[in-house]
Amino acid sequence: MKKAWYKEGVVYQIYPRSFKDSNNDGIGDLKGIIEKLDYLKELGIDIIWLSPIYESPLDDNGYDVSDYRAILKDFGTMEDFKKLVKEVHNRGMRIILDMVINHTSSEHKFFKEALSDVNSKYRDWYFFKKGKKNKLPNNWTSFFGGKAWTYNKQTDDYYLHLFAPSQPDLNWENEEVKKEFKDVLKFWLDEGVDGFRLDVINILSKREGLPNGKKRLALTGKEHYVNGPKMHQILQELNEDVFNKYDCFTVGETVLIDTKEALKYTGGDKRELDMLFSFEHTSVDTINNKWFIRKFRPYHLKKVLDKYQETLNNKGWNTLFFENHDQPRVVSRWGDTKDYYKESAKLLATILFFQQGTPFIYQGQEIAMTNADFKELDEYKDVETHNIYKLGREVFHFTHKRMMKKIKYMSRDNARTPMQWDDSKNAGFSKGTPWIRVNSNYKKINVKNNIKDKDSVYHYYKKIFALRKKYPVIVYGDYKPLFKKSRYLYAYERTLDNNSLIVISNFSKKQRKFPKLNLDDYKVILQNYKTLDNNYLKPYEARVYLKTK
Ligand code: ISL
Ligand code: CA
Repeated sequence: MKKAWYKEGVVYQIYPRSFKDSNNDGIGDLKGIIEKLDYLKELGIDIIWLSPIYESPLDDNGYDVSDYRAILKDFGTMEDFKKLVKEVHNRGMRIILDMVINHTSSEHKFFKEALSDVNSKYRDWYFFKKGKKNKLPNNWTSFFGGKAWTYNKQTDDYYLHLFAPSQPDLNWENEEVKKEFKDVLKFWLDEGVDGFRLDVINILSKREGLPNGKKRLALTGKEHYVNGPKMHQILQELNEDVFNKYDCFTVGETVLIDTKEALKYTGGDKRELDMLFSFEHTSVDTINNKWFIRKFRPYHLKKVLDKYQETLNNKGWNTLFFENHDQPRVVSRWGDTKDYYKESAKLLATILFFQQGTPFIYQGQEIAMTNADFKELDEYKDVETHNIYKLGREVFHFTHKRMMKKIKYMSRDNARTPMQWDDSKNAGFSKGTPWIRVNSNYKKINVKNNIKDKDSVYHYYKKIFALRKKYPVIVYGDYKPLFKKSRYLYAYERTLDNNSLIVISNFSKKQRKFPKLNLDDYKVILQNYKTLDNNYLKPYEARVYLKTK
């Protein structure tokens, strides 16, 4: 398999608003990130991914960009950014930016011009359409719930937004749109960034004429834009004209895809995406839509992850992730925060980060931060959370209690509470008032305590990252699931040359018999309990065995 630095590295996602506030205005910033670079280096991070830092009215916390070449004032200046890139590179790390090119903010000057002037060339940069007899142009619905069209009085027509009304979709059929965004990408590559995470990249190409979609509970219309007609072509073009000219990589955020598509994007003859995020495994505790939650079964997770490993194995390339700024905290979601907090957090790291692919962790995951402990709806800040609450109450007539339960489990704000650095005021995130409330468990769960405690989740993550550097079998080895049918055992083997690595774990609360496996020439290189029993696996026990020869 072709080797590459971005396959060997570990990526750490920073949500700048919530990472570290250097000037105590309650908002994390670039200088705050610079302060913490040594911490990231020490943890074993190779690549930093920043959620959007561009100018934005912040309706969707920066995923609504109003100037793609300017830094949001809350976060600092272009000088701060240049310094950040330099400091990252000085430490032998790399940095990638989040690029949102499916839509701009409605405050972007292109869109404002399109809204106010029927003759503006920018009208064709977006999707404006007349309604039919007081009806919307089509029946598509938005990712955040509700209709995907908003009326504009000045031009007496509607514009398309697959996310919030403040995020109008761009028309990628328009050659000038392509040119503009190729220039934006080059602008940042010339500033020294090492690649991009491409936001909702597989919905750029919409079917001509924007036909009605099949009616669904959620995302009516998706068959007309998910992996749309020109999608592969657009990506190939971006590579030829931009990415291939730099030593950089891309990770695509691809929604609603399957393994077949994932292979096309990452394993085709022509370069499209170097790797991608699929959300099939983060949907195993839901039905159809993230707000219809069902009981989590480890077996379902294993099945999906195995499928990706087996399909992409040595052909495409996987990302390995459980958390990001849109997902709940994994230890709250699939671990056991009550009785096996540390053990389950470590098990979750073990089963994932020894698979084939590039590991991505989200800030705070390395200290097993938990979901937000908000009680009131106003404590949540996320536009999606508030939309869904409204929709649930008004359209589905769900009770307040029922909606709050869903939000508590699934809200994106679970991941967006401030990073917990220490036990001082506001967890050491800021001396001012944080833009979103700090989790009240920060006196216990914080970086300082984790570093002090040799048995902490932090040290466990650090060990995993060090092992990945030491043994190429972890990065490039073949993947083979073991005990595939088992409902509680999560086990697999990786092989490369004469090396074999076996992960074996008990993803359940009960003690289990150790399975039949010949481990004669193997030694244990990682374990999440102090003592090992030859006959049993304890609750959430995970071990990694290695044979080299
Ligand atoms: O929240 C989700 C996953 O559980 C998704 O529906 C999410 O909205 C989708 O994956 C797209 O996410 C990306 O684009 C959005 C932005 O709000 C998200 O933060 C971003 O990750 C629009 O730009
Ligand atoms: Ca600040």
